[in-house]
Amino acid sequence: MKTALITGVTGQDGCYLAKNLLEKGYKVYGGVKHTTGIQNWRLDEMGITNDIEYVDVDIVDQANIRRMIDKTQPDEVYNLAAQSFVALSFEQPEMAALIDGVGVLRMLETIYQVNPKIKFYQASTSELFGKVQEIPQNENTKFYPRSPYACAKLYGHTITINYRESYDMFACSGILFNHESPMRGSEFVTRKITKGLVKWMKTKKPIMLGTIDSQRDWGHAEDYVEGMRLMLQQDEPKDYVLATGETNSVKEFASRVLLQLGIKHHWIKTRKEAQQQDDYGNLISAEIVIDECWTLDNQLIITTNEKFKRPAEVDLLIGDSTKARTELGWKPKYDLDMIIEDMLKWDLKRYG
Ligand code: NAP
Ligand code: F7E
Repeated sequence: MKTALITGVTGQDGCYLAKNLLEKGYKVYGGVKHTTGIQNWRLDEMGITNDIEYVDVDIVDQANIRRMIDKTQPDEVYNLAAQSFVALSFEQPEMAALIDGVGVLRMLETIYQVNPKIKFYQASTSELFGKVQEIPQNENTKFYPRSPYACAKLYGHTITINYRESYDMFACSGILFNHESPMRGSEFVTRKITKGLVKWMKTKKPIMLGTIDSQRDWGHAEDYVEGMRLMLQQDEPKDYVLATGETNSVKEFASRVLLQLGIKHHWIKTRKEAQQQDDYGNLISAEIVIDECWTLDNQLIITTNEKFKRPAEVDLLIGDSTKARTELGWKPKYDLDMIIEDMLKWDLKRYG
């Protein structure tokens, strides 16, 4: 029986990966920030809360990591722990650097000291491509991070490669494009939309979004955790892109959700004068564009607001996962409509 340790087991990917590994017969240790009476809605909803052995882990605390690796003696470590919300990283940039950057170094260094034979997976991200230098993006595309989150993840990505090359460790990075699921946190746009629109059907309270023209390559978390596992079963440690190869805008995502809910709608753009601060703090009048989505009988469903826009945006992501498909035999099972169907099924059960 193989033993795996998953940091961030209470997150979206953590719960899908735990389920995947348990089904493959692994003993799974789940790293959580504190374990007193673990209560996690995701693990509960997936029905696996009692199948995991929990250990305290905060990946910014080296002594804690050391104790946890000593205690669990894993064959494989999946480092999923992160401050993963890009918008929050602009508000808490040092936390992003500590958890998403230095935290990775601390994990690697501890593994190197305790047992360099432990296989290590690092959760890298398509956010590394940021202001994209090539379309589609693959493992050789130049990085151009656009947020404190992405800058910290770039350190995590390159230090993983550095430990692999310096100490011959089996350390891989999966450069994963956005992946969603019914277990996605409701601060992320896809779940904000599915949950928000299901609630709208009852309350008619419009949901407020930011930049709806952003385009993302959205897959399903269930498919992507299988890719993570496969990376650690290869003869050689390598980095792989996981992506569907299709991109859609936030607006298109919302329209498809509305379509599945049977809500006929149309989008309009309105222009409005608003007071904004210039670079010197002076109030100036500026024109802002508001996107709105209405039902055919004039009920407002979605509107946009500057407060959900980011200081720097990633406009377009679309991945080329040929390497993973060829070398790992990995292929996503879900397309976007199936992802939406799955998310709506759960949100209708929860809030419908
Ligand atoms: P998530 O739902 O936000 O889960 C993150 C997990 O990390 C949570 O369990 C969180 O615990 C934990 N965590 C946060 N700070 C920690 C710390 N200092 N020490 C230990 N644990 C900590 O994220 P996800 O969507 O599952 O993503 C998993 C990983 O993949 C992350 O590293 C993310 O950056 C990366 N990634 C995600 C995507 C995506 O589209 N989902 C794409 C590419 C890469 P609390 O909830 O208790 O804070
Ligand atoms: O935003 C736009 C937003 O927060 C997607 C993380 O898992 O994937 C995720 O990062 C897009 C952005 O995900 C709202 O500006 C519009 O352009 O769902 P998101 P993300 O930033 O792409 C990558 C791969 C990761 O690694 C991250 O950990 O949607 N958007 N309106 C909005 N986004 C949010 N959250 N909320 C809005 O109201």
